[in-house]
Amino acid sequence: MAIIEFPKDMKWGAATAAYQIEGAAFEGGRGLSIWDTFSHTPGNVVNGDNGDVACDSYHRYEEDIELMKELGIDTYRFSVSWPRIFPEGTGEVNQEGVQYYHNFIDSLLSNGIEPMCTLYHWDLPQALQDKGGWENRETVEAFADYAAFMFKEFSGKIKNWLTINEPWCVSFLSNFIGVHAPGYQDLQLATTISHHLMLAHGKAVSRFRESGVEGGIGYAPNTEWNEPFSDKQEDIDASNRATGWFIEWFFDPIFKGSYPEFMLEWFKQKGVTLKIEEGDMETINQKIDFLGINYYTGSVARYKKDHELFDVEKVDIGYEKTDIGWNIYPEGFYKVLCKIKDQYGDVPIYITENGACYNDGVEDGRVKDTRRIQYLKQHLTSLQRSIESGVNIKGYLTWSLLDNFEWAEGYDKRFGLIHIDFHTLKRTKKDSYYWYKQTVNNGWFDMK
Ligand code: JJW
Repeated sequence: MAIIEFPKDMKWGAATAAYQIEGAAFEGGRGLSIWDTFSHTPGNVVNGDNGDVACDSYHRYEEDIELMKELGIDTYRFSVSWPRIFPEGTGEVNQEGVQYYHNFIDSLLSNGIEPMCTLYHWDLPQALQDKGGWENRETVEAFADYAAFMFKEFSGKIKNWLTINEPWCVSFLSNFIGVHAPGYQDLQLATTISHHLMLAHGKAVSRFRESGVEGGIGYAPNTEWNEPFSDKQEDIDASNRATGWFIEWFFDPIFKGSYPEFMLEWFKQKGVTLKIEEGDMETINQKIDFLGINYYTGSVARYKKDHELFDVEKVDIGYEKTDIGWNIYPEGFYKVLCKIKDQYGDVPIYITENGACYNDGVEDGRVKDTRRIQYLKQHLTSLQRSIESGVNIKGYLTWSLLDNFEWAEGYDKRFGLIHIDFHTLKRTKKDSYYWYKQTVNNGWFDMK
């Protein structure tokens, strides 16, 4: 027996995002987003999958909320589809979209589940992309206006807000590596966008403070850990750059008001310039009420000249992997959290995503996803250690409540506690659902 116990006041939850679960892509007055365009372009998504129907949660949210209620979670993290609220990105409000989120949120609240709302989880209105998307500073203003509208409209119902989910994915994965929408491969573009996302976050925080609305606001960067392959300084520096691309690059501007020198120099070497206008850093460098941390994986990294962006090579030393090919590295979760506390201080943290891809199917009405339970146990053990080391953890939200549209990987990659049959849309509780239910209810589990 080895009991891993959590503070009584820690919030437990699960997370999803609009484009990954809602479906109803062409209903309710919704405008198009870059993910409609991207997923409908052949070659971008495995099997040609798209989010047209997804889990159909737009129509089935009552059933989803019943499942959440039985699960016993305190908090549900969801995202709002910007083009459901502003089909053109700015201007005319789509009242049908606003009403949909009122109905949904009211239902959460009447079931005793606290909503945590992400404003930007990747579905940029296509109308704004047509004018340059996140490269255009007008998109930053449009985001701030959309955010301000949401704060006022849902004041009193939503207490915790997240501005941008995974800015690394929105900038570099989507505009340099090119595997997510809009799918460009341009380092200068991606870096400019990373700055504009920070700015969009900062402007939304300003608007939140101006609104006087009660509650808290933060953002949800994705983190990963890179362990140096050896004690050689070049390996240590290389792994610091690999991690710095996720952590320092997206945390320093907010917490310190500047970009990290060691990363700036590297970008300069690659011919990239950062166009910072007067006042930008002040806008970005504002107090946030909490951090959302997404963590899935870590690697071992070493120096390799002219390899990838930062002269760094990931070394496969044989860690077990989940079904999406990501290393299982729970120690990295602990290290990321301690690094954040060391470098940025005692900020309250919600784990806004952590979970595993395992594609187990339904057999005789049951999904035996033992490996997901094991992954969750390992990562929750790291989390508990971080709490004992003084990291200010307020909550843990697993990714994901439901199997859903896993972006460029389509429906083949399953992260849910609940299995979805994407033909019939039938929901089946996995073994991990029952395990999580017990853990949430007890506030502890037995590691064994
Ligand atoms: C990196 C692939 C080449 C989501 C990546 C691909 C190619 C070097 C999961 N988090 O569905 C990261 N997710 O919507 C948000 N996070 O590189 C939520 N990060 O690399 C989940 C995908 C991801 C990635 C996927």
